Amino acid sequence: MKFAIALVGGLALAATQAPAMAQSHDHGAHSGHAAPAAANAQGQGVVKAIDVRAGSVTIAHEPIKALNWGAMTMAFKADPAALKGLSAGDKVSFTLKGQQIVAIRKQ
Ligand SMILES: [Cu+2]
Repeated sequence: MKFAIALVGGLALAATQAPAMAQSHDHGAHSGHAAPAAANAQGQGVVKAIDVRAGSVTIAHEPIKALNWGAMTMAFKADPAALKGLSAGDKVSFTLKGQQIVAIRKQ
């Protein structure tokens, strides 16, 4: 009696992708925004909280179609110098590179 054991390769494509990290916000779509790092995108929103020293600003941003983001409130990193003069409640427009704000101004 013979047993032929055929090991069939090629079935190893288990395309399971766990979200890399849980972000502080719960915007599901945003866990996928690693891709557009090269391109800058414009956004608009309202400042909810700001910490100039830490270089952090929380913005209730409107949908950003270029990135496929829906509207949400989230924290962004920014150069502290760019955040000077801003305060909570300000309506702002900003430029993103990845998830970092590289320019921001009051509207
Ligand atoms: Cu967001």
